[in-house]
Amino acid sequence: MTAEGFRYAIVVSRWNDFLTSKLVDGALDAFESHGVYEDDVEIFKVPGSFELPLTCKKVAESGSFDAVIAVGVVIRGETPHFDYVAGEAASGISRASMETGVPVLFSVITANTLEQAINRAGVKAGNKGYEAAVSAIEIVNLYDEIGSPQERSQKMSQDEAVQVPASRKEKVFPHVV
Ligand code: INI
Repeated sequence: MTAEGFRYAIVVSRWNDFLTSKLVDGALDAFESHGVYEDDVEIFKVPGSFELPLTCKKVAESGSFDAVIAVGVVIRGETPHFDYVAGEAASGISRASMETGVPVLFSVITANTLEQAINRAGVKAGNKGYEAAVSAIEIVNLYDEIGSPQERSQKMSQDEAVQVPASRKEKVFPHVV
């Protein structure tokens, strides 16, 4: 798995900045240890997690990035505000990904307490930003391997020159009877 040659965006909420900055640090740490160049990562800041979906969509639509990571922290308070913000962030981020075809990774901590949120914004394995960046690298590699239908047909015509041995052509899948 390589992270080189791909570009990543991080869209981060300023709300609960003392924790979202830890998630960004975790993501950058993961990128660095997988060989991503600093120039290949761009960070965009938004006021709160509610603003993540549309911003992620716009960033994805720019065509400049192979994956986008949405970073936020929503902590349950005494009001139903949490449910609206967390719910809209989750469904909106998913929609941004589906509508643009660009993977948008979910690094939004939704926690009942501050303590829970702090634990999930910890160092490396316990840092949801780190985990999201590793997932972003994995998914861009997977989509690169799958390719677009156009890329696949180009590859198939190149492969036509390669002769498949008769024994391989006749081989049936063992589970098909
Ligand atoms: N935004 C967050 O990212 N986390 C929160 O915990 C939060 N709370 O609790 O209110 C929050 N609210 C702001 C919201 O995301 C919007 O920025 C605001 O409503 C303006 O649209």
